[in-house]
Amino acid sequence: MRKRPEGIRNYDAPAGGWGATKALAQTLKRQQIVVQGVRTLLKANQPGGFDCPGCAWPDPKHTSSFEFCENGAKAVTWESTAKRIGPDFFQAHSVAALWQQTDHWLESQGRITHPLRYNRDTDHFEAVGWQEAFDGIAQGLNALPNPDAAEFYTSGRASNEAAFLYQLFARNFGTNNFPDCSNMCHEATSVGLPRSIGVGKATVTLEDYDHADLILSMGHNPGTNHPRMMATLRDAARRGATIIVFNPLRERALERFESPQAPVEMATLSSTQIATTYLQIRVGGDAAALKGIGKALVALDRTIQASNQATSQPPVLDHAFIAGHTAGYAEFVADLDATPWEAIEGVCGLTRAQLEDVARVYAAAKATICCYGMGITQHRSGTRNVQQIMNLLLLKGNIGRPGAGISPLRGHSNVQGDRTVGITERPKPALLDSLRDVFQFEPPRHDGHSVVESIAAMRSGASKAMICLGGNLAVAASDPLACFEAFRNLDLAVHITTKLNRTQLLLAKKASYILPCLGRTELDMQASGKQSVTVEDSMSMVHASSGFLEPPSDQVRSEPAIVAGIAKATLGDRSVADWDALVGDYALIRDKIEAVFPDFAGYNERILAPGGFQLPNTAQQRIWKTDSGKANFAVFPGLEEDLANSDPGVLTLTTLRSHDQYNTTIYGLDDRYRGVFGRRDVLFINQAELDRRGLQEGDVVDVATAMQHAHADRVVRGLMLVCYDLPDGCCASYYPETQPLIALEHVDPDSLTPSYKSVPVLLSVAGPLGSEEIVVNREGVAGSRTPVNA
Ligand SMILES: Nc1nc2c(c(=O)[nH]1)N[C@H]1C(S)=C(S)[C@@H](COP(=O)(O)OP(=O)(O)OC[C@H]3O[C@@H](n4cnc5c(=O)[nH]c(N)nc54)[C@H](O)[C@@H]3O)O[C@H]1N2
Ligand SMILES: Nc1nc2c(c(=O)[nH]1)N[C@H]1C(S)=C(S)[C@@H](COP(=O)(O)OP(=O)(O)OC[C@H]3O[C@@H](n4cnc5c(=O)[nH]c(N)nc54)[C@H](O)[C@@H]3O)O[C@H]1N2
Ligand SMILES: [Mo]
Repeated sequence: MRKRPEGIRNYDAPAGGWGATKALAQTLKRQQIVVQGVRTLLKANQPGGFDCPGCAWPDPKHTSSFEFCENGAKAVTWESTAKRIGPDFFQAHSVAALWQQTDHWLESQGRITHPLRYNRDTDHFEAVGWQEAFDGIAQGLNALPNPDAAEFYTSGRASNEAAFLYQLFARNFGTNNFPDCSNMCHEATSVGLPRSIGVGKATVTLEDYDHADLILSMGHNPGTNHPRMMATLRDAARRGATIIVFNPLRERALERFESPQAPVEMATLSSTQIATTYLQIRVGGDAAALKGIGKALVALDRTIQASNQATSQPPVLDHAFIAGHTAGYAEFVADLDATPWEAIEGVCGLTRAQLEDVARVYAAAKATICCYGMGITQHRSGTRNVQQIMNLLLLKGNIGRPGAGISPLRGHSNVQGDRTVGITERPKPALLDSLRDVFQFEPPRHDGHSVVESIAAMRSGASKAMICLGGNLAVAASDPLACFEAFRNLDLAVHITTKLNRTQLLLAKKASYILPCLGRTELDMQASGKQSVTVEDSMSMVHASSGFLEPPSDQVRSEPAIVAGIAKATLGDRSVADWDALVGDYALIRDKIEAVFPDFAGYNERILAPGGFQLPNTAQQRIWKTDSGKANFAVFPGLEEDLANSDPGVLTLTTLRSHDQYNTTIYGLDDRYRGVFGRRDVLFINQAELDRRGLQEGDVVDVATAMQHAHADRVVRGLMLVCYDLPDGCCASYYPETQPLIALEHVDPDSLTPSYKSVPVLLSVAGPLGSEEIVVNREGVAGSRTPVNA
């Protein structure tokens, strides 16, 4: 066998299995929490325990058996690490020195123990008292020319209680500027699905997965990102449901999975085949493939209708549903008829025969679920891609009945809940009216900024303050150089956080604060005693989460307490809420949430039930809150999702998560299922594309964006080529290493979601480093020179 470069190996085993068990043991050791860690893990997703911060996949109701999940364990142990960084750490390391470390190193240092303020004279962060910090932040906010000069970012780990207080504070202050991690994630779902079916969330419950006989899995990698979903997919496969995967990369867990919770599989080293059919679609080819499947389905229906006297076969489409519940069918079918097969094949890279096969299986299926992730949403056509999936489901009435529906896999563990309780930059009048009535004030009515808009406003100087409730925005957003410039242009930067990251090192001109908060796993004591928070999963189940671990220091405060502290200091007499009382007893916050959002009726009682309660979903009841009052078919104009490119030298780059990372948090340097060990500086490409370029696996290249509006030096240097099974014309690499390739304006115009999954690039043999502020080395992103703290 060919010798592979350092750190690159073949991975032939199934996903899961003993490899996952071993990785878990290593994770615990790395975080120095061998004993406490096990106890912690046993409480994840248990009644009376905390919600796992790893992902938003729901939990089986009423269970008490511990659901093993390697990556959930990484998320939990990363938070409950024994490592600490206090004032002495920051005294030892200047910001200039910290900048030069890798992202991996920065977060690995441990939990921050004290509130910190930056001192420009020394270039160090220094301990500051909480009240002094709150007063300083209040002063900065109140010095702004207008409330819209402040941005309030949320990363989706914040609880419903923290997020609700946060949006109340910002609106009381006077702005709807809520850039949110979902702007980079499922915004295409939140915009597309309401247009189609009136609701921007999943229409299935976990039980529906037990009744589906067909599951279409598009553009997601659950073995890494939603590992608890693997148990569901495994059960479905074992009871004979068909699973069809659309993914450019062969992702191991979607092929074969060995459940670490199944003693027989573990003992016999056997495993379960997951995908019945694995279709390696070209990056950006999903809309074309969905059109092809729809086209084949309609053709099949016509054939059966035409021969109906002879055969008595039931029609393929649900004509009664289409007639009674939908709008736009005729235009939709006319567009399919007008789309030639050769064009469809050319764009998606799958053959007509393959797509007709999918249509036949779909035609025969009684109940179909389509689940999808970032491979669908993070394109210039993300919103319309989501609507294409809905079209296919509507054709057979696969919504609002058992075993059928759409199942977006949400990202952060409470990103959906944060939205539900009011984190939205484009608030509906109903929300604002309700806030007005409950809190007796007039909230701002004009739209605020999403992520991309907030960065632009910070760059232009229109926005001068940024508060981040978690996250690592400048690294998570596209175009780090634009983001760095934006953050350094601020007067005030505030980070409510558990750990250190690069965004916190981008210093504002007047004042920068780092405020350490409790994580989900930790005991949260307030005036009325021990508190629980609540979160909402991918299927709209709301449930309680109670931490129990000792906080990292007695200086660390809860997110609601920090938000309330800033609010009280900033708003003074203008306050519409009694912040101290709300923080003293989170049940009072939930009472207010219930008052603003009637769907939460009985909130405090209903979260006591194991598994919590499901928020109502009109689409699930076949009630369509759309413009037409029906479920809408949406025509996708043309076939190209992104920018058509005819230059054969140009590859389409998609950016992915490794198995050892959580977004910008790098737990470790392995991507086990893809055979990458100890490094992140890689670019996956197939052998034919290597041959075409006269390149070999192991060669080191520079990757440059090939797009008209991009400026010349949009380049990432020094990535090592790794041969991988993916279609021609595509390549893949890790996020956030490839962020410099993605222009801020490279977004879906409907939802402003960055097109992280489709970047036209050119490769060239690696040249010398330039004057980049960040570089990619083996451990991922590192700072290459001192930030300019002008
Ligand atoms: N351990 C862990 N868990 C996580 C996260 C994490 O980073 N680590 N992140 C959380 C968050 S915020 C989110 S949003 C989710 C993300 O979960 P995923 O959506 O699974 O995230 P990605 O790694 O971006 O994977 C996208 C998948 O889409 C495929 N893909 C890429 N381009 C295309 C395309 O054009 N078409 C199709 N059909 N497929 C494509 C890739 O090959 C990959 O398998 O996971 C959440 N859970
Ligand atoms: N190229 C490319 N870019 C992408 C993506 C992609 O697929 N490709 N995916 C996008 C997606 S889907 C998302 S969701 C975004 C993620 O964007 P963000 O949500 O901004 O990023 P994270 O990396 O999840 O944030 C990690 C930081 O959160 C803080 N943190 C962790 N736990 C807590 C907590 O409990 N409380 C608080 N207050 N802080 C905490 C820590 O400081 C940690 O450094 O990135 C997006 N960017
Ligand atoms: Mo996400």
